[in-house]
Amino acid sequence: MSKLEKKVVKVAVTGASGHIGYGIVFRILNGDVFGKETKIDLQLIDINVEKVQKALHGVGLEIEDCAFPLLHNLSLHSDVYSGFRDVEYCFLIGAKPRGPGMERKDLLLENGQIFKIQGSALNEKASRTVKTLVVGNPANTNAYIAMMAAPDLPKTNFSAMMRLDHNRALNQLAYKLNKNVSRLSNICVWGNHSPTMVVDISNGLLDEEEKLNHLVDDGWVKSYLQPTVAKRGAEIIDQRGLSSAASAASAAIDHMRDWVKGTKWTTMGVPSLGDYGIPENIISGFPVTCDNTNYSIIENLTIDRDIRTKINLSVAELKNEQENVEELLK
Ligand code: NAX
Repeated sequence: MSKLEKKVVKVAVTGASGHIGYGIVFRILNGDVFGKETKIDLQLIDINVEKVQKALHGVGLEIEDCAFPLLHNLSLHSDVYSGFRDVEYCFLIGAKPRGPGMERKDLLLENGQIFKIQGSALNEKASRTVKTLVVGNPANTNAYIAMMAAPDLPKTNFSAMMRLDHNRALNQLAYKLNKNVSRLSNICVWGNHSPTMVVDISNGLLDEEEKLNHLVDDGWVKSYLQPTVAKRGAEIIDQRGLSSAASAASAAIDHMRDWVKGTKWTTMGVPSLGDYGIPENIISGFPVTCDNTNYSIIENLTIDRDIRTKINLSVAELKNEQENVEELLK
């Protein structure tokens, strides 16, 4: 056996029998995150409810039927303490949906409980280098809760998914300019994964040289791009009758792949160290670069006054969410 064939990574996915879970597991096993040389121990987790565990078992049967050469071992779990054992890469997708008449604050508290337990379980059971991506909403604050509930792990192990917003903005720009998405770079989305998120193209480039803000009109960015990205999730629910699933799974794949393999520039929701005046520990969208181990927030970018005002509003929303869950963390 060659060295590469011996390489196995441990990956956990929560909410694995849900819509996004069903969209992501087959792509992970196809090598879309870790490449075609790395085998995978996949640890799938969903809640301990008979119907849900039955569905999870069904997903497991389908995985077996794909005969993926990269699958090294598959295990199904109803408990995060067993599901997170030695995990190195973790997709926290499972969360409760917002029910009828439920306030955002109630959703925060209900899901907060889930992410507190998951943070504690990661603290106890996961690899010390576990890379964690929170997708379940409200993703940024859930990532904050998991991070705070895992005091023995570095805070930089935790991230929230802003990549769907980033990809949505990238696609709109590519469409407007009639250029392939691969030719555009250096855009980012600041703040919360919510309608307050802030698309920023002020450092954006076409073919790594032409400035995007010389190619598209500022009025279009403010009156079309920003609101279109902000409302895209609602538009998909309106059309499909269901929330984004395949595109969310694809964004989660992109996020983890770039974190693992490296990228010159993308957006990740990561804890602030006071960067750009955003208070410490707020998990905000930032422009980041990744080597093949860690991410770093890209520093010293100039932020214009309008973007700064919008970032302040989104960060105020995040602060408010944090305040609502402080009791839970005691
Ligand atoms: P589904 O309702 O289809 O699936 C959720 C799954 O999570 C279910 O199987 C449920 O049993 C499971 N679950 C609930 N509590 C759990 C727990 N404590 N441990 C393990 N599993 C648990 O939702 P789906 O469409 O897959 O969406 C999942 C989450 O992603 C939602 O919170 C959704 O709002 C969020 N999204 C986040 C996005 C982002 O960009 N950050 C975009 C897409 C999506 O809206």
